[in-house]
Amino acid sequence: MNHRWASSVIAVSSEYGSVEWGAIQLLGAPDVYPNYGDIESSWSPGGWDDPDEYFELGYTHPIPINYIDIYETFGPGTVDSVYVKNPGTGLFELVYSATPQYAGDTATILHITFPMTTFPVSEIRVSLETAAVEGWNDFDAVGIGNDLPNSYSWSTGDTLATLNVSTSGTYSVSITNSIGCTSSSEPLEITVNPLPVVTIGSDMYTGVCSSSFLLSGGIPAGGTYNGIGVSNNEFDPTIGPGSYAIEYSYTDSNGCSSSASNQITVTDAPVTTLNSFQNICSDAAPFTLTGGSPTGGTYFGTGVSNGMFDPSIGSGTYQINYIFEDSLGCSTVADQQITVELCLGLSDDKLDRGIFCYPNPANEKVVVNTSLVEKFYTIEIFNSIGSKVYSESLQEINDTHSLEIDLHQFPAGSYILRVATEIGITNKKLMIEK
Ligand SMILES: [Ca+2]
Ligand SMILES: [Ca+2]
Repeated sequence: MNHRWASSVIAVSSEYGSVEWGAIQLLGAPDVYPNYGDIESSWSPGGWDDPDEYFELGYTHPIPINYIDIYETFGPGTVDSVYVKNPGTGLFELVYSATPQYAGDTATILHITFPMTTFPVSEIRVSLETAAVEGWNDFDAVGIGNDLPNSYSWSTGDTLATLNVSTSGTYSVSITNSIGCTSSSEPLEITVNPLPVVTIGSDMYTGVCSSSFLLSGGIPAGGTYNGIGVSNNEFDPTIGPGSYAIEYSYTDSNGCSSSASNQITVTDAPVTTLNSFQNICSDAAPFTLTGGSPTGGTYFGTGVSNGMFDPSIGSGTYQINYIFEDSLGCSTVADQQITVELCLGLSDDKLDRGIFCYPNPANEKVVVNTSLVEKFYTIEIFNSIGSKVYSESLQEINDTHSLEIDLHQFPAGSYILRVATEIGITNKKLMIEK
């Protein structure tokens, strides 16, 4: 691109002043634009609406041109024709004409384009119709030129403005503009560095329950990890089950970057279940708990020890828990209820009728009386939740065939008195009142 600003005033129809608003204010680059107003660094004709105003400007280093820019910084819109002088004929040739009219209250560049002149231009003429736009009409500067591109010749033989190189070497370029002027660059030494070799290591596996962890394994160290679920080089498995691409990027001291990637697979938490339990008698033997899935987990809860449940805990409903942990450290728990019942055995009708306890309700003591047997194997008392609160073994029967039990430490309530004898077992409901 080749651009010129006016270097001399050849002729002017009139001027408001010899310096301020004088024709010399048209020379050089714009110094008012983009400001707008009746400003002294622009040329103004002597009157605001006089007829036949014009100016002629000279340019050094003439070149063929295909555009003219007229900077109008007050009352724009008055240009009616523009000419360029042909040095071969000495005549002005018309390159633009228009009907002058109001063009707004803003600084304006009238950009005129036309076919490239066949001759270098050193002189132009602009004529105005100042009466077409009310008030003063000021001009800041006038540029001329052509938009032919420069041509480039690289030492590689390439001809574009930009050269991308991928091998080390010495490079230079010669640039020739539209009028044949050539300038060459100094030789430029360029070293092309190899890309760093970057690795990340093998794929990884984790579970959704795992904590965030710092990613590692990228070589050379000092790079950064990126990907879904990654923040500050940490991976957070709570993003959920799935496979996630992890990229490790490393930039060496030359600013050369490479990357490598692998995958992290996040496994969902295990599905743990526990089968329901049947009710069990409180006098049953401790038993090994089963029914948890997947196998290999652990049972825990009240009455549970070493994978066994002991019904002697007494009647009631208890929660049995089963926890399973997978190989990635994720664990889940399933639970079921187990009900322990007070199973006091079958009563013998004859025995039942032959054994009495009185008074009932009782207060401080109760007497167990029998006429049928010589010996009680055991006498036991269970409270309302099935816990054994009293036990006496191998009680010899006295002369009155009765046994007295001290009740003063038992709170009021409903109890079961179980009597095991040489001929069987019977259960008596015993009320204690205080
Ligand atoms: Ca005017
Ligand atoms: Ca000016």
